[in-house]
Amino acid sequence: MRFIHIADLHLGMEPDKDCSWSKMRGRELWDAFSNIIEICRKEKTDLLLIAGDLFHKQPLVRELKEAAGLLSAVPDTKTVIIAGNHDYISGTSGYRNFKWPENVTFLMSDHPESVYFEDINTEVFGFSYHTRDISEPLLDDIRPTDRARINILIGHGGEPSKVPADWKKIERAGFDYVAMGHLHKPIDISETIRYSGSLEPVDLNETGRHGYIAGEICTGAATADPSHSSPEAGKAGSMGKTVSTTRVEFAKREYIKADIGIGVEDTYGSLRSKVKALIDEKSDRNLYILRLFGEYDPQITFDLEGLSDMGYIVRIIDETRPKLDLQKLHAANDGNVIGMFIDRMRSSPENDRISEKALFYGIMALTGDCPQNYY
Ligand SMILES: [Mn+2]
Repeated sequence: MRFIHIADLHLGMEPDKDCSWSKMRGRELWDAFSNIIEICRKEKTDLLLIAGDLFHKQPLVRELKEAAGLLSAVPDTKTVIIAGNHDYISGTSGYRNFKWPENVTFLMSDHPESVYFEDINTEVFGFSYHTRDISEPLLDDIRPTDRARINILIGHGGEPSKVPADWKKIERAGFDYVAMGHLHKPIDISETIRYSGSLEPVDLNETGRHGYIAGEICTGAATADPSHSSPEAGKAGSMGKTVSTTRVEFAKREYIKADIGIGVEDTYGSLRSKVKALIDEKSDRNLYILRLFGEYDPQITFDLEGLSDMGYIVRIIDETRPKLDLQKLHAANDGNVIGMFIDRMRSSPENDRISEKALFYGIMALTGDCPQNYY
C-alpha cells in the first residue's frame, strides 16, 4: 500500500503579505496541490492523506469545488482529509454540506472515527477540528481495532491548545504510521510519527526545504514472526508489516536566511554585488531574509529599499553600525558641544542599538555632514 502524506497547504492564503509576489504565491499554493495530485495519478498512489489546514480559513464553496475537481481526477487514489485549526468546521462551514467525489473521505466528526478500505486492507483513524482550539488530548487514546489491517492515524496539532499529544502513548498504540499536520516545519517524532510540514512554505520562519512524505507499508505473512520484522515494523508493533517512508523535497521555493557582512570598504554597489552573488548561488526562485551586520564607513549610505529589485527579498534585518572612533572624535572636540553631546549620550542608561544610532545621527547633525576620518 503506497501513500502520500501532506498537510498545511493553507489554500486561500497569500503569503508574504505586502510583497509584490504575494498573489503569485497564493496561486502557487494551488499549483502545489494540483502537482501532488498529478504525482498520485502518475505513481498510482493508493492513499493520499491530508492532515489538516488544507485551507487557510473557512473555505468558500468555490474553493471546495476547485479542490474536489482536482481530487476527482485521481479516482483510484483514496483521499482522507481532516479539518485543522485554520479550516475547522464551524457551524456555518462550507465543509458541512459539501459533496466530495467518491474517492474522498472527509473525517468530519469532532471525535475519533475511522474509514476502512477493504481493497487495500487499510483503516484510517482521525477526527476534525470544530473549534480553533482543542485542549483535550484526543489522539492519545485512539487504538487500532484490527491489527491484521494496515492502521494509519491522521492528526493535527500536538501542542497545548491544539490537541496536546503524549507521543509515547501514541507510539505504543500500534499504528503503522501517524500522519501529523500543524507544525509547518518537517519534523519526525519517531520513525513512524511524522509531521510532513507545510507543502509549500507559507511564512518567512519556514526556512529549509519543504515537501511531502511518500511511504509504503507492506503486510507480511499473517504468521510472520515479529522478531524477524524490520525495526520500523517492530516499533509499530504490528504483525510483520514493513513501513518505509521518505521525505520528498517538492516545494517550488524556499525561504533562506542569510547573513551578509559589511565592512568599511563596502559601498552600496559592493553590497549589491554581495546580494547578487548570494542569489546567484542559491537560486533566484528562493525567498530571502537578509541580515546585514558589521561596521560601515559613516560616509556611505546604503539604500536598503533599493535592494528589493534584486529578487524575492522578504525582509532585511539591519544590524550594521557606522564605524566611529568615539575616543578620537571626543578628544578632538573636548569641551565643545560635540564633546558634551558624546559625554551625555554615553552616560545614558540605555546602551542599545537605538541610542547608538541616536548618537551617530546626533553627531552627524552637529558636524553638519558626517564626521570625517574618525574610524
Ligand atoms: Mn494548523
